[in-house]
Amino acid sequence: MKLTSLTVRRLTMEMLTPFTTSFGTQTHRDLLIVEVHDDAGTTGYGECVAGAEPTYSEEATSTCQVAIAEYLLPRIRSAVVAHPEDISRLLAPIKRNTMAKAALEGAVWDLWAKQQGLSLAQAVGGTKERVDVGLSIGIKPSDAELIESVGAAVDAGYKRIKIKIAPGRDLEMMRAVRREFPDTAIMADANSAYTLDDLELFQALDELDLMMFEQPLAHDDIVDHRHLQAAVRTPICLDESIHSAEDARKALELGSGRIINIKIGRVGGITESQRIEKLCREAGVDAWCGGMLETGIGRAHNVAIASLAGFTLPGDTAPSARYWAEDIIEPEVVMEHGQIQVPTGPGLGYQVKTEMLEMLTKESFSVNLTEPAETAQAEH
Ligand code: OSB
Ligand code: MG
Repeated sequence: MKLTSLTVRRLTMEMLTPFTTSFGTQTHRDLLIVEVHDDAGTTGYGECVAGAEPTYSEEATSTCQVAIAEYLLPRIRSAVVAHPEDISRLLAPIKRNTMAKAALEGAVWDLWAKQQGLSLAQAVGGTKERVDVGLSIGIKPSDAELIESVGAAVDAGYKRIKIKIAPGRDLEMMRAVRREFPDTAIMADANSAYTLDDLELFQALDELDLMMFEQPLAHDDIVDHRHLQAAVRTPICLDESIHSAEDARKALELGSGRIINIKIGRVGGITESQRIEKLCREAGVDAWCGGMLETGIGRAHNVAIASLAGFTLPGDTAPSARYWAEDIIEPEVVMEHGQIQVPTGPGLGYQVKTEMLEMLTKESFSVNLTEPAETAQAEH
């Protein structure tokens, strides 16, 4: 592919509204953008979706920055890369560090698609022209505020609404929402805040006809989820517990859940996401594209992967305006009638606002990919 250089930028983006989950409140993203360049002057972009702290998973922005610089880049610099899948293969000996890997691999996928004159959706095998969009609503201070947010989301046309739950903000809150919206497709995401001691809570939530319970139990569990799934009608959807196609295979084989949330960052990239999509499609298991409060760059990757046929349910790919006063791509991601049009232009299909990206950049480092390792250039 003739990769000539690669730049990793660290930047901060303030979110329009704080987002609260069972593991904390986020008011901004502290993120990495990876740019990979070829000898024709084409640039591919990838986003590292890790949080500022390792509270969702073990990765955080700082650990990803180190992982990319110290462990991942050295494996790419000396290698011949013919296809983005080669990145996935070259990085496989490094365990986990999935968000760091995905940021690099995503940039190479975008570059490769552009070199082929394909949209990223076409390059990954996507077939849909539009993707269905769901919204993820964080924990609100009161039921009244939550009900207002859900009402606004219903009016905006979202195809399903996900509500974050946490101990103390669960059964009565979800009952109140269900009373107000008897026919709306709603689901609950616990971000691993419960244990099997809470079985009765989930049996009570079972009465509310939710689309699914997302990651009710521990982030690293697939055994207790099996016991919970056997005791409730509502399908369990696994998010945090799944880091690979092998994880997904084992969880489905055990009966630990019936739906998979596919996040490119959590599973190590687009190539692994394609493997999980194929596994689910062939097994007749529903899957959907999760979100990590991405900027337009990560959002565009999500829209591309969600265009694969196996993404059978609406994803957490809300439009840019939901998260940002101004996104770093143009046009911004927009939703119409609860759907996003999958872009058809080369690569991501959106233009990155390079001046805005430059202005937001707090630190960066670049490596030359055509020369030996000693030439690494750090600018802090
Ligand atoms: O569990 O899906 C999650 C955000 C940050 C970390 C974890 C999760 C989320 C979301 C928001 O639910 C999804 C989005 O709107 O991007
Ligand atoms: Mg989740």
